[in-house]
Amino acid sequence: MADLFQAPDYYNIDDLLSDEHKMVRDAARDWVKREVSPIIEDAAQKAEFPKSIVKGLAEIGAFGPYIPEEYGGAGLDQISYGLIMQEIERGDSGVRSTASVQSSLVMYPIWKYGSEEQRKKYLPKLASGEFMGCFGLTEPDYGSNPGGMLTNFKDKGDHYLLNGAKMWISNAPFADIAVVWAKNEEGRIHGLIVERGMEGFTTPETHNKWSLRASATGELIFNDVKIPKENLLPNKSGLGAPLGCLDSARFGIAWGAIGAAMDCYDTALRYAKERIQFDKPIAGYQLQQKKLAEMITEITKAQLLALRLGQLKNEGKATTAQISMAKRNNVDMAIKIAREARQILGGMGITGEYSIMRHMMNLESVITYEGTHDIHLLITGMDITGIAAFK
Ligand code: TGC
Ligand code: FAD
Repeated sequence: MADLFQAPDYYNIDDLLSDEHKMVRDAARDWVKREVSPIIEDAAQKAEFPKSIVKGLAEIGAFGPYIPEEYGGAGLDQISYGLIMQEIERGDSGVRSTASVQSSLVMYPIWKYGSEEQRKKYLPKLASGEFMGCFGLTEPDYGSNPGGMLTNFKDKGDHYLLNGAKMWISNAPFADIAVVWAKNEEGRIHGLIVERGMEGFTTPETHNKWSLRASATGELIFNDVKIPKENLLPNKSGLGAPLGCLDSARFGIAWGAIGAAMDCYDTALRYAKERIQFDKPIAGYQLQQKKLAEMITEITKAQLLALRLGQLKNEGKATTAQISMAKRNNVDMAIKIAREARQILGGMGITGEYSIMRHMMNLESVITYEGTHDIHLLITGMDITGIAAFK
């Protein structure tokens, strides 16, 4: 089906964007229409990551939008980063996942916590898509509570020896490098760059997902992997190091979810105006108008939340709790809109002719990863009461 997407902007939010923001956003929007929409349904049905789009993702600046140009990044601000994620997720959350992981979970820690040699060695290749990366934090027994991780490394003099396993890792099956979080002999968490081909390192793919089917997910298994000492990220350790990366990725998701919601709303609105039942368009019935009116209200609120968060992030003032609130609210908004939009399409809503069911299924992962819906509520709860209710 042709991609007829028209972005909703009920509160003229475009007026608050700079010319550069609009240029970056429109380039991503055009690229998604041209390169993602025609192939994404097939990729999702086949459960294959469409590797052919990697080059295009790099060209629209989706790999490291805010990483300085001297390292190959696009050198853009945080609102531009958000807008790129919004447009990509308008196409598919799995494609946005690939870009989020590459930018915020692989390039960001190398940029922020890496040595100058590591930055020069890896960042330009990650920005161009020559190298693809993944981020290993979650383990089979430690998901919401990553501080309990068991993956560990020992100092063997001229190298480290890494053992353990990570699961649910986006991009793992094809990644060239993995930023892996593991404990040293004192139990302190550090980041290590593990390269494909290192002996004892394998990345089996996770099959049979009903969600994020166009994104490859896998495990990272480390069996006495020898890691050169220069592959340890030297400039930050402790759980705060991976959590700092999550701040950046969650910010991108808060924007990305708006894209998925906009696509569902736009599709449902067009369908409702065209679909005739009982001799008039279903858009003319109050029950359908309630759904559509509530959708555009929620999208508009989410757009304003994301934009203000982007301004705060540009000023270096966005807190972890503010980012959590936006991730939680905007993903919840998107999943509810996807469910309502699917109903507006009746039986057609369950087919791959339209994008809605794919978005709906994808968002089941998005509401779980990068901190579950519940965990983000607890982060807000802790922020306003001063009392942590995680334990
Ligand atoms: P807690 O005691 O609160 O904190 C431990 C240390 O970290 C510091 N800290 C932060 N530092 C920087 N940035 C942040 N956002 C930080 N949040 C906390 C904190 O100050 C403390 O420092 P120190 O010096 O005192 O040690 O930690 P906790 O163990 O109680 O856990 C808190 C909790 C539950 C909020 C945290 O563990 C959490 O966020 N859990 C959720 C896990 C999660 O989000 N995993 C995501 C895995 S990656 C992923 O899903 C990628 S999907 C990618 C895709 O495809 O798009
Ligand atoms: P659990 O932590 O076991 O949670 C199960 C349920 O218990 C949830 O509803 C949760 O909210 C609830 N719960 C947990 N703790 C509490 C509490 N204290 N109070 C109340 N309720 C609680 N991880 C990576 O490291 N890298 C990746 O690239 C990555 N990609 C992913 C891709 C996909 C498709 C998916 C599905 C996951 C991915 N993840 C990744 C893992 C993801 O971050 C975790 O799934 C997530 O953090 C939740 O962990 P869990 O699945 O172990 O659930």
